[in-house]
Amino acid sequence: MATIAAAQPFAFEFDPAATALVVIDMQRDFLEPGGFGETLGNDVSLLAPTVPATARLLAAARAAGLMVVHTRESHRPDLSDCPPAKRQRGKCALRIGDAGPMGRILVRGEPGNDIVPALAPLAGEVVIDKPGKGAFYATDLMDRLTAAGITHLIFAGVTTEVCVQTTMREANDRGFDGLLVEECTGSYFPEFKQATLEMIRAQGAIVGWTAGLAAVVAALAGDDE
Ligand code: C5J
Repeated sequence: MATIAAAQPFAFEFDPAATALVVIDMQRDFLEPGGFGETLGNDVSLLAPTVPATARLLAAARAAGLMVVHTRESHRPDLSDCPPAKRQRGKCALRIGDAGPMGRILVRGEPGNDIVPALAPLAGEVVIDKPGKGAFYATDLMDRLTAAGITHLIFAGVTTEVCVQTTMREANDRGFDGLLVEECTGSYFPEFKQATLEMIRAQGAIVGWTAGLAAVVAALAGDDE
């Protein structure tokens, strides 16, 4: 067993063999100019610090032998899995499916839909394409985790209060213990990130735990803090 003693609201104990790292939507569409995040009116540079932090977490998780899962928010080219309400929402210059500088916005297979190069999945890692905000909705993620005997999840990714929080709540309702790594998640609204961290760990970990990157990396290396 490994322990992150500095986790909030209390120590997070996990068996690395039964724990997966889930990296949510670290895609060019959210992190680079010209993608979905920017067309919604956001300053994507606010998310940049999450990339080197998540690279460090990924390296530690891989070294510890954790199952690694990457997700991508994406739609089929014919948009048959994109509800009209989702496409029409917001005052966007470009909508889902429209052609942008990195290809069609939020469409599978387009350059902008890729995971950023610094965090590219390795062969054998699970990549989940998800049409919703939560990674369990309309995907086989639950089956993949169950088949691998996973009970605990360590989360990173963007954006904190949308796809990360939605997925953590879905996971919590399905019986997983989940921990969000603070430096490895980001929002276009820093105050929303802070509020989400607090609401996750409130009421005795009602949704899950949070912890700083150094403490998580140390625990993954076998140096319990
Ligand atoms: C958003 C996401 N923010 N990955 N998606 O629309 O959080």
